Amino acid sequence: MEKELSVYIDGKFYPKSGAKVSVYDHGLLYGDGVFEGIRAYEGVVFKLKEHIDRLYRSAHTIMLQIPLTKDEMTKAVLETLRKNDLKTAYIRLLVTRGVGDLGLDPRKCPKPSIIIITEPVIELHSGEAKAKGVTTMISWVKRDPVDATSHEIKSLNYLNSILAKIEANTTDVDEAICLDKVGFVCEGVAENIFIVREGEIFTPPVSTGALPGITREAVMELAERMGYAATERNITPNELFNADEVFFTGTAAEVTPVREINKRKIGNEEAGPITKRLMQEFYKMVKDPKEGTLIY
Ligand code: PXG
Repeated sequence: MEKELSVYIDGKFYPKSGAKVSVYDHGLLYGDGVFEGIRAYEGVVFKLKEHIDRLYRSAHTIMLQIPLTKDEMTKAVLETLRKNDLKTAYIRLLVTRGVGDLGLDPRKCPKPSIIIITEPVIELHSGEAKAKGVTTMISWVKRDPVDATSHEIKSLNYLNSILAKIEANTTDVDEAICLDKVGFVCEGVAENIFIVREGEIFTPPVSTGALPGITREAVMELAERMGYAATERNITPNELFNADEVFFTGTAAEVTPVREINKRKIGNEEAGPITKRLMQEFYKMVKDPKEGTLIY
């Protein structure tokens, strides 16, 4: 029989089937907490430092005092991977507000909880979707703005994205795209978005309410290294429909081409040439020990 995976909760390991939190945890009651989705490739945790930094920034904004230093948190993530004998893995790191009462006041939660789940990787999109691109639709659900619960803070409150995902599901497309309140393109439900136009690469700014994605940052750096200009600027739905290439980036999505948006075909309905090159370079980058932290 295969050994059951272990989950880290507040400094201890529990078997997956017995890894539980209190029903009074405000992470459950109110989505009050922060998280990161991280990935390890062949023994390298890609951009672990950047993920830990973003976790602490999200926590700082919501005034959640994480009871570990960044170094201790990094060690806990690596220890969990080693405990589970994983080299290629998906890592979910959560810090919840912890146990409180039935009121939403966070002052009633004296002790935040840290949870680290590690699993073998499951692909978000199939191999075929990766090669040919995914189908998408612009949803009626607008991304929450930066003066509300936008994804600039990576909080446990994901209903905004889940509503958009439901629209994609009900219209039988692979993924949804959210606009900001003004009507500019923002991002996918768990992916940042890019367009390619006449050899130039553009992505919406974080001011649209998009998450400052770590894959987004890495891909912009790769694009620059490969000699393409990659710029943040507002993108209209019309520009999106008429782009030469469109692709998503994200920890789960990696670099995923988009082949259709609200039934409009994008490019030649397969990964465009710049998207393809970025995908190839990205797969090299994620395994580079210089771009992450070694598990062993
Ligand atoms: N936008 C949003 C709203 C996200 O949640 C991204 C962009 C891409 O960011 P990164 O830093 O990953 O390049 C995300 C990422 C999941 C899952 O299980 C979600 C994310 C990452 C990993 C897994 O749905 N969100």
